[in-house]
Amino acid sequence: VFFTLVDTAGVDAMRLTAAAKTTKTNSKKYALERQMVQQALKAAESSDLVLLMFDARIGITSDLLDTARWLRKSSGEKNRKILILANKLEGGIWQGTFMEDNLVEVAKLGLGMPMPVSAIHGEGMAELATEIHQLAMEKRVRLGLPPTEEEDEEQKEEDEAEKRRNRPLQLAILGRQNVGKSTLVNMLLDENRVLTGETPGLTRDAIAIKFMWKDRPVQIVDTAGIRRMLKRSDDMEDMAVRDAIRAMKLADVAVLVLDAEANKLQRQELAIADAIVREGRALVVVANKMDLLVDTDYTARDYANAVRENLEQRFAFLRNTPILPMSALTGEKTQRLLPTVFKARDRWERVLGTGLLNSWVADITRAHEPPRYRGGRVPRIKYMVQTKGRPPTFLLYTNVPELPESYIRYLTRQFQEDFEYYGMEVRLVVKKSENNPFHQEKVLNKGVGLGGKAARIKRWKRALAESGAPPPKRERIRRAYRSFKRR
Ligand SMILES: Nc1nc2c(ncn2[C@@H]2O[C@H](COP(=O)(O)OP(=O)(O)OP(=O)(O)O)[C@@H](O)[C@H]2O)c(=O)[nH]1
Ligand SMILES: [Mg+2]
Repeated sequence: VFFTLVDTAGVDAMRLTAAAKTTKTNSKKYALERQMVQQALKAAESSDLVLLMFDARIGITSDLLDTARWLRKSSGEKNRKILILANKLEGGIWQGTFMEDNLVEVAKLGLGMPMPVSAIHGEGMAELATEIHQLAMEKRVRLGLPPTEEEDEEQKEEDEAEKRRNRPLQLAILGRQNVGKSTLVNMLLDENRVLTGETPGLTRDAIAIKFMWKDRPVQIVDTAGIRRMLKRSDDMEDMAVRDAIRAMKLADVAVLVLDAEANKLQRQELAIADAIVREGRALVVVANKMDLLVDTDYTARDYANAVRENLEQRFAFLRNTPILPMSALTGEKTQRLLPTVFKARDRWERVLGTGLLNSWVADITRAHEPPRYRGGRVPRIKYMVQTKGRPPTFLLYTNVPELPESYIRYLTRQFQEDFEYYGMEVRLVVKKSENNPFHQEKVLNKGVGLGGKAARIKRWKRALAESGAPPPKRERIRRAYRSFKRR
C-alpha cells in the first residue's frame, strides 16, 4: 500500500482560536500559530485518514476535545476516517488502570474507541497498519480498481512466515492445583527445572523458561494452580492466580492441564477454558495422568471424549479443540504436545489474504444465501478483510446494517471449519459499508461499456497476457484457495 504521511504541528485550543480569529489585533501576535495550525488543518482536510494522537497518561483535555470537534465537523459526508491513537501505552501495564478509563472517556467523543499504541516502543503499529491497509482496500473498491495491488504478496508472506518462526512461541501452562503442570514442564524441557510434588499449591509464582524445540524458540510459563477464578482481592494465593492469568493473557497458546482421575471437566476448568478463549488465546487441552487409567476399563480415549463433550456442550465454538491424553510422569504421548501447540499458533496468527477471503465469501454465500433483510432484498456481503491476527478478527462489509445472528453463526462456524480455527474464537464483525450500495452495484456489476468494470478487467487481463506477466492475482488466489480446501 502506498500512502503519503504528513506529520503536523500540535493543534491546541489556543492555536485553533488563533486560526479562527481574523481580527486585526490578533492577527500579528498569532501569525505563526495561525499558520501552523492552518497547515495541520489543511493536511487533515485533504486526507483519507486522520490519526489524532493524544497522551493516554493525561487523558482527555480541552485541546483534544476541540480538535476532535473540528475534525468531525469538517469531515461531514466525506469519506474520511478519523482514528484516535492513545499513545504511551506500552507493555499492557495500563490495562485496568486509570489509563484504560481515559480510553473510555475519549471514546465518548464519538470517534470510536481509541487505539492503544506506544510510538516509542512500536506497539500497536501492526494494528494500525492493518487499519491503513483496509482503508486503502476500501478506497480501491470505491474507485473500481482490482482489490489488491500487483505486488509480490507471496514473497511477503514468506518473509512473514520466516519472522514468525523466529519469534518465541509464548506458551502458558494452566490448570487446577496438583494436576501435573510442573511435571509436564520438566518433561518437555527434559530436565528438572521446576519443583513438583504431591502437595497441592506447590508452584507459587509463574516461572518463565526459554528453550528450543526443533530450532524453534519457545518460552514456556509454569503457573500456580488455579483454585478459583478471581473477582478482586489481594491475599497471597490470589496473587499467584493473578500471575497465572497474566501469563495466560500474554500467551499465544495456553495449555489447560486436566487430571484424568476426575472423569470430567470441573467447573473451575471450564472457567479457565472460557477465560483463555475470551482473552483471544489459542487453547490446547492436556488430559494428564492417563497412566492412572490403565487398570480401569475407562480408557484415555473415553476420557478425551468425555472432556470434548463437556467442552462443546458448554461452548459451541470450542468444538474440535485439540485434547491430548498423556502422562507427564512417564512421558507417554507427551511428544504430541509441541507439534499441536505450534500448529495452533500458526493458525491463530496467520494472516489470510483478502483475495482468499473473498472467494470464500462468494462460495459460502452461494451455498446458503443470507435471509432477506426485513423482507426486502437479499443482503450482499461485498467484501471481507482480516483486520487483526492474534486473535483472528475479520470485517464483513455488507449493504445492510445487520445480518441475522443465526446467519453470522452459520458463517462463523463454516469459517472456523474451512480454515481450521479450532480451540480459539474467530471474530466476524459485520459492518454496513459507507457508500451508497445502489451506486456501488451499478459501478461494480452492471458496468459493461467501455468505462465499465467488466470492460476494464478485460482490458487489464489482455494487457497482462500481452506483457507475459503471471496470471491475474485473483486467479492465483482462487487456486491457492482450492488447494487449501483440498488439504
Ligand atoms: N500418576 C501420575 N502422576 C502424575 C502425573 N503428572 C504429575 N503427577 C503427580 O502429580 C503430583 C502433582 O504434580 P505437579 O507437577 O507438582 O502438579 P502441579 O499442577 O504443578 O501442581 P501445583 O503447582 O500445586 O499447582 C506429583 O506428585 C506428580 O508426581 C502423571 O502423568 N501421572
Ligand atoms: Mg506446579
